[in-house]
Amino acid sequence: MPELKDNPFRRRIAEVFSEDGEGNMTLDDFLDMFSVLSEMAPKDLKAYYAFKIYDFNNDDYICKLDLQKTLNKLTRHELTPEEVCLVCEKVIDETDLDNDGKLSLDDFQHMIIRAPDFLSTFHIRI
Ligand SMILES: [Ca+2]
Ligand SMILES: [Ca+2]
Repeated sequence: MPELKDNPFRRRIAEVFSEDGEGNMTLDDFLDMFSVLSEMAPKDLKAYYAFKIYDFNNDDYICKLDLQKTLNKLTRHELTPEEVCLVCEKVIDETDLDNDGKLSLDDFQHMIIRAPDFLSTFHIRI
């Protein structure tokens, strides 16, 4: 799948969609992944999986560290650590609706509504 080859999240995507959580995908997992990544998939569903993919330590919140990892992957390490830090703080500042310093799925979905481009990494044309 050439589109996924270039996706900086490919390893993480495989982990999230695989039943064993380690990236070993069965055919069913693979088909699930395709249906979420396709352009026809509902935004809510995409947002849900995007959240899971960005939640690197699987604690159901996106904290600053998760965001830093996400950003580094999205920008392919083109930003300096200071810039990454700044952007993460800004994102949390603007999207953390209940002010607990991390993003829940709710916070995240609000962010997606405001910044739909954020999901563009999850578009795969098939
Ligand atoms: Ca997390
Ligand atoms: Ca929050």
